[in-house]
Amino acid sequence: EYNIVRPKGYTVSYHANPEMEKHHFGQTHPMKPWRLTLTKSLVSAYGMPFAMDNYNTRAATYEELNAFHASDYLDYLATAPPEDTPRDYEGNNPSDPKFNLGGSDCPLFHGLYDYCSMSAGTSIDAARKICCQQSDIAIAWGGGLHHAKRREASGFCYINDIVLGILQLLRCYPRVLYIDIDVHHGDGVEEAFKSTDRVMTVSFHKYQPDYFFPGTGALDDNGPKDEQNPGAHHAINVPLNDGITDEQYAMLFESIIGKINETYRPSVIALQCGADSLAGDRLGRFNLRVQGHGACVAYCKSLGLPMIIFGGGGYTPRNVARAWAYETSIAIASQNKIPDIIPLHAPWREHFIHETLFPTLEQIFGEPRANRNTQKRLNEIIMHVHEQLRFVGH
Ligand code: V1S
Ligand code: CA
Ligand code: ZN
Repeated sequence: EYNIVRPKGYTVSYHANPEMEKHHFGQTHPMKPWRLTLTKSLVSAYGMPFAMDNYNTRAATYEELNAFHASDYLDYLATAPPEDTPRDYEGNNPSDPKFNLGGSDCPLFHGLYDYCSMSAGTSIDAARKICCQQSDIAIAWGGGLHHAKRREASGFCYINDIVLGILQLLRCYPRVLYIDIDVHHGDGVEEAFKSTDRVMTVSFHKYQPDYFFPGTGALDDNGPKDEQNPGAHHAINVPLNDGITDEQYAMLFESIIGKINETYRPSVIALQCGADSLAGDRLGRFNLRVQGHGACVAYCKSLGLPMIIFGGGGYTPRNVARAWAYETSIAIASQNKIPDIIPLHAPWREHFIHETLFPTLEQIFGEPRANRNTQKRLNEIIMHVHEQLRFVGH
């Protein structure tokens, strides 16, 4: 019997809005909000709610969304009629798409504005708990929508809850380190803070311009090239190829984040934990196991800074739930030995093929994806990042 206990003098808070999970992007769309239900049910089956402060969050207000997003965009988002006709992958965009809304990636579905404001409310509430020091780690799995721009939807993201959360953190902390382990480039967050040295953004992602979304985030994209701009050198990008393994990822992550922690000296961490970097993801290309993904959370926690953890991508729902449940347990107790066998009383247990938290790569696909990351290339990446960091500091 697994008994996770509330750590003494340490508070983890879990922020969720159960209404969010009821929304649908459409039959064929890879984003499935019910992965949040699956996550919550695993977290509960392991007894984790007893060891955290649990909050049912409210929807963010128009004024709160307006702290980043333009009014004309928000007005359209709130009033655009849902498209009822299902659309296919090939696009089939309306003839006059406004703000990139409508079409296959960012469909206008029923209840869209509510869904977006709930996701944002979750992240803003989590950030406020970190600000007032009522939590050491605040978790918002319903957030992490890193592609949304000030007045444009992009890649399944309409409202950038991360930017809104970081804006809250900036009210009470001098420097925020944003880390993004989603398989896609965190372009929206990078762009939002490109002109400030109070936020450093770091994204690890699959990079293949023209072939992999969104196509940005090259190694030498380090923010504005103008040295007068305080944001210069404060964007770090780690472009990767297919098939990266737990061992390679951990080596890169610890080397890069460790060095950034020494040079930039952040006061708080905002970690986007997109689970599409896991092996077997419907859209992703990496070979990370639940353990390797979780090791990033454990490493960030070991730095001893307050931290907000967001969700993000993740398109094989049972694996998303595994990773986020495991990472919730790491937030509570990093030394934990969470049992691999999913508790017998877990609802949806039959969804978890093999009924374990840590399936092997073979159990996930039989034959894992070929690894296209050479040690030589990974060393070049580390060298480049270390050189960028020479320009950073106080
Ligand atoms: N990769 C991928 C992918 N798959 C889809 C998709 C598939 C089926 C559908 F019914 C609807 C959409 N879209 C994409 C990507 C967007 C990926 C977004 C990732 C989001 C995140 O995990 O980082 C954070 C939540 N879109 C594209 O590749 C764009 C196109 C370039 C190809 C598809 N056509 C329709 C539009 C242009
Ligand atoms: Ca990323
Ligand atoms: Zn993604």
